[in-house]
Amino acid sequence: MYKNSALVMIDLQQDFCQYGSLYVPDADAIIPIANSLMPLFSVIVATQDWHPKQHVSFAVTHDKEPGISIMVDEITQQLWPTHCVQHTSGADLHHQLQVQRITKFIRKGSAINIDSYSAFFDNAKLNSTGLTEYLHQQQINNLYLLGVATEFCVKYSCQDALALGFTVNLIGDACRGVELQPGDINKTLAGLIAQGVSVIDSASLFN
Ligand code: VGL
Ligand code: ZN
Repeated sequence: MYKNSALVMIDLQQDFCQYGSLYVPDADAIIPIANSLMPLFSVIVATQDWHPKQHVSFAVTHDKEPGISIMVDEITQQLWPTHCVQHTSGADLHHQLQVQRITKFIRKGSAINIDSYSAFFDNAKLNSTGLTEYLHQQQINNLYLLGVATEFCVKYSCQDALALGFTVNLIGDACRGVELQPGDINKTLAGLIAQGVSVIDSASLFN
């Protein structure tokens, strides 16, 4: 068991996987890796994007097409296809994920007017999800993150975790991105490494 360490699985939900409404290429390949890593940790967090219908991040809410970005309350909001609507099957954690091992579920993006990429705070950093308090209670200093999407929820979660003082290990082979522009994933990873994230391979956790 990794001591004072938590596995944090970002948004391993049906809508980001095959046949989902916001498919992140090859996201399903993360699931067997996540299942193999969970037994190494006693503290295991799973986040869920959990949007109301007509969420600010949905293109249809603004009568626009997905892929563009708009300004909302002085924050850039990327517009997406409708995804991870509360209580729909698309918002379910992946059906092959061994959810009985998860010790804490964090739902984010539930407020209609603000998005929440990070597992810790909304995009305006006004409201917290409760994850920080949970990790402190569990005496966690080291985080091992995986999930989707590398350039959005994974990136924001890593940055907030660093700012909060956690040691951040990103399990590179267990992340997938949307690559809105070619090269976005690699740029994101390089940026995170420069900020202090260690990008590691899942295999190294078994040593
Ligand atoms: C995400 C786009 C919209 C993510 C969530 O999980 O990275 N991306 N909502
Ligand atoms: Zn979302």
